[in-house]
Amino acid sequence: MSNQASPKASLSRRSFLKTAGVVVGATAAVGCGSSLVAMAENAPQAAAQEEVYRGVCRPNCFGFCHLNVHVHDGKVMKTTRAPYNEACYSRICQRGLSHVQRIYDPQRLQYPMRRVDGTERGAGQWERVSWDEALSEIASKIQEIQGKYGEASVAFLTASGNQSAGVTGAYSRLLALLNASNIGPCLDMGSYYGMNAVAGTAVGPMLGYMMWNGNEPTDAKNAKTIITWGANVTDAQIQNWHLVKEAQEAGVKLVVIDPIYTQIASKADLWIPIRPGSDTLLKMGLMQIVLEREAQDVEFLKAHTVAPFLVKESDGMFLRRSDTGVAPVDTGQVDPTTQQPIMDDPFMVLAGGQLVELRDGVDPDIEGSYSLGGVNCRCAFDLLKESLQQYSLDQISSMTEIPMDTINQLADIVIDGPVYHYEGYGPQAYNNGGQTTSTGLTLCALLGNLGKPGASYGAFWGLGLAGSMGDPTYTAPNGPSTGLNIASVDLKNVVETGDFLGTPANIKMLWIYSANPLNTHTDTGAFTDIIIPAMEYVVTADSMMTDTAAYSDMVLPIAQWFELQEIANAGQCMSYNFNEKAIEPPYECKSDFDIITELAPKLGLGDYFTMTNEEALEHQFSGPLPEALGADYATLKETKQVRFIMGNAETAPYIAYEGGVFPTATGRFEFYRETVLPRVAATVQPTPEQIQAERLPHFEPPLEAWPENPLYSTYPFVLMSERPRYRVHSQWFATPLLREIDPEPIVKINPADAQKKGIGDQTYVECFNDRGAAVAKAIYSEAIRPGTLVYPKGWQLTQHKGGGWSYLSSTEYDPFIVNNNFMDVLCDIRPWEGADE
Ligand SMILES: Nc1nc2c(c(=O)[nH]1)N[C@H]1C(S)=C(S)[C@@H](COP(=O)(O)OP(=O)(O)OC[C@H]3O[C@@H](n4cnc5c(=O)[nH]c(N)nc54)[C@H](O)[C@@H]3O)O[C@H]1N2
Ligand SMILES: Nc1nc2c(c(=O)[nH]1)N[C@H]1C(S)=C(S)[C@@H](COP(=O)(O)OP(=O)(O)OC[C@H]3O[C@@H](n4cnc5c(=O)[nH]c(N)nc54)[C@H](O)[C@@H]3O)O[C@H]1N2
Ligand code: SF4
Ligand SMILES: [Mo]
Repeated sequence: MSNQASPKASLSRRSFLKTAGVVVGATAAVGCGSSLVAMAENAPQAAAQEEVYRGVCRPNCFGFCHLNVHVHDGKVMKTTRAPYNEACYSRICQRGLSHVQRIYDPQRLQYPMRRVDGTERGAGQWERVSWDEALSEIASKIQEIQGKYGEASVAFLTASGNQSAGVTGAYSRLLALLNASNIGPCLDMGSYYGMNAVAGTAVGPMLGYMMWNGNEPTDAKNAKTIITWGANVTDAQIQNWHLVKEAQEAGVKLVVIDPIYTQIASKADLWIPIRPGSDTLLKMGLMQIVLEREAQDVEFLKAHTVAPFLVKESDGMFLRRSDTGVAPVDTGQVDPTTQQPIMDDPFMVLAGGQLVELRDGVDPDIEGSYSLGGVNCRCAFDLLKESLQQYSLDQISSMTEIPMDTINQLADIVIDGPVYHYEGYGPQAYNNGGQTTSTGLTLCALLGNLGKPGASYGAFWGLGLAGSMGDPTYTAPNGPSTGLNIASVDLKNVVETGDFLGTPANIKMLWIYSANPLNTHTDTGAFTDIIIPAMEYVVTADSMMTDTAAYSDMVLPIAQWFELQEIANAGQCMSYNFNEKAIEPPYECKSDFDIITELAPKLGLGDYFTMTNEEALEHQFSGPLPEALGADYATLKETKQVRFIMGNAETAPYIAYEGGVFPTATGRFEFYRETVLPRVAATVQPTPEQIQAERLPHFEPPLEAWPENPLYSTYPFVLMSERPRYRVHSQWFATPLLREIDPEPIVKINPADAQKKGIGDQTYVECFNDRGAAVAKAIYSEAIRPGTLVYPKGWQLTQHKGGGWSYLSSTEYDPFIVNNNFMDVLCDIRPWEGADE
């Protein structure tokens, strides 16, 4: 593996990064054994001086495993698995086992560094500065830039590097006090948007925010079949694989829908290779078959969906009693959330063809129409059926490239529930990715396959509402920031136009933490060529010289996870997880909390940052919300883990939409939507036609990765990524033990495609399109669908012989989802000309 960019990469933007690894020495292992197996073995009886601390491993692999951090003489010697309350969540993986090498990584940043004056950003010329100098410079830049361009010109950008109360709480507090802008992540938002659109935003049933709401994976064993839609559980959700495997061993069938013959596909009873970006079509086809066979669950449709509601052709809204001329009646009750009087204005439905109020005991029709004062109204279910006819089954079979027999076989399986549909994040990584989730849920609603054990559609990931998420007294002591809220995928547009939805926007400073956007966000070129050059100052807080840090003006070396006390509040275990401080940060590293606390007085905000880290956590985990959960600070410190949603993973797994209750405006599943809103406000806005179409299931081809796209004649490969076992995104990128197994960027190609292109197995290739290129080693694999290329994501630019994967993707986005389209990418491939080097 080369740590240097090659000048022969025929790539423009790269050459700067040659020397980015400036603080690094040789990649020798420090304080660790030489093999993963040795590390995994139980150590002999702990030596007398050993101290064991509770650590929480917290990249966003969704796991948040509890680890024992074994410390000798102030140094971490190893990490081992620690128990979770629910034994099924006690686990550790190869990354968790190799923390020692992360902590003592010779490439770890050791002290604050400033870009050498007069050198280009990304040129890799750094000078060491003291913390006082670094923080004084940052404070004066914030003040100078806010003075020149307004408070909102300073922006903070974060992603999923670490979601914990301490780090996010402290930054949120600083951001609010500065009235700075927030650059919000656009990751996995297709499925988030699609779920909210039809099934509602789920807060509860306890105090967790179900950002991705499905039944807990421990419930999969209660299904007849598990169907994964673009989820590679064996690799990307390694901590959940045993749950799927145990279900299989108990007789549950596994169907895998994935263009690629993945690891999990190799374990499946049925693998259905699907054309990339076409899952919505398959779901629409399955719904057609359900209806043809009259297999729909009419009772569920009547009681729990908007099927019986009458939609007015005039304005697309549901018919209410007020439309018949009867004014809404004040019930005398007040809505506890809005504090508004609750008005009684029932929906009007047909029952035996007669127009009636939808009240308890009414048995509504789900088909039919009614004309009220000349306005035609139709049952929402009729509109759904019509929308599903956008393409015929034959067309769907040819567009998805799935034989009709297989579609029928899959229909047999989905009808014979309960089915646990395990959705991954592949299908939603295309521009049309919102509909893939909403049509999946609609298929389940049609079959009544929701809200019960074994019956689910979606992913499972939540945020605890105590701590930084739900304590504005801590995160916004003087009220919310008056700055702008810009989606990261929209930042390029805002910077280019200086406008955000009619408001002048002059983003001139970025402070990036827990994020590596030049690597993990689409369109690296948008950052290197447009966003970063428009900034007067860029600060990155990280523990390593990431691609993003390399393009900054000031790099702050942060403390890693076991070097501070912290409470993690996100993930698939739905728990607050308490992490003890095991060691002092090495070198001059500092926690984000301490950095902000030391910076604050220089900004005149010292009075707001007088708490210690422990006091700040205590503040966030006290009061009615945490106490109601039994998740007050003292309990967390004592017990290390408190679940924030109902149920118990093993004995009573969480069931999404239990009993068919949906947190939507109507309280029902809304496969038809009265109100269609983008996820967040962004520059590209939907047209009235798009809003109309968005109300019901519909298929739109991917923006780019679709062979009908004229661009396909130039760039005939769909470029897809996979989550590597050896990194979480760009984290653990240098860990020697893992690099032993996984030494350099690769791209997997079907041998037939490779031969057509004159590409040999294990030879270097360049994947390229108009936006950029990446050089990697080609690996022949029959598992790869012809016409596609698959690369494991997360290598830093400096680890490629040239370019980088995110140079190839674009910042185009769907106006509703406002998401990164990681897989909606076309490219071509050729032998790399620098290969003979
Ligand atoms: N080891 C490791 N684990 C991780 C992460 C990591 O970086 N490393 N990242 C974490 C994060 S933040 C996330 S969001 C999750 C993601 O979890 P997953 O979504 O399970 O992970 P991916 O590897 O992206 O798998 C997506 C799958 O979708 C397939 N796919 C691509 N296009 C389509 C399509 O059009 N239709 C269908 N049906 N399938 C398609 C791909 O071939 C791939 O197998 O993983 C988490 N876990
Ligand atoms: N090509 C492609 N790219 C993708 C995806 C894909 O499918 N394909 N998936 C995307 C998805 S779903 C996600 S969620 C993103 C994740 O994107 P990111 O969140 O940007 O990725 P990470 O590499 O996990 O973390 C970023 C940085 O956070 C740092 N960090 C960790 N803990 C802390 C801390 O406590 N403080 C500070 N200051 N920094 C910390 C790490 O060192 C790391 O460098 O990647 C996305 N990128
Ligand atoms: S990387 Fe994820 S699965 Fe592995 S130990 Fe850490 S939290 Fe657990
Ligand atoms: Mo993600």
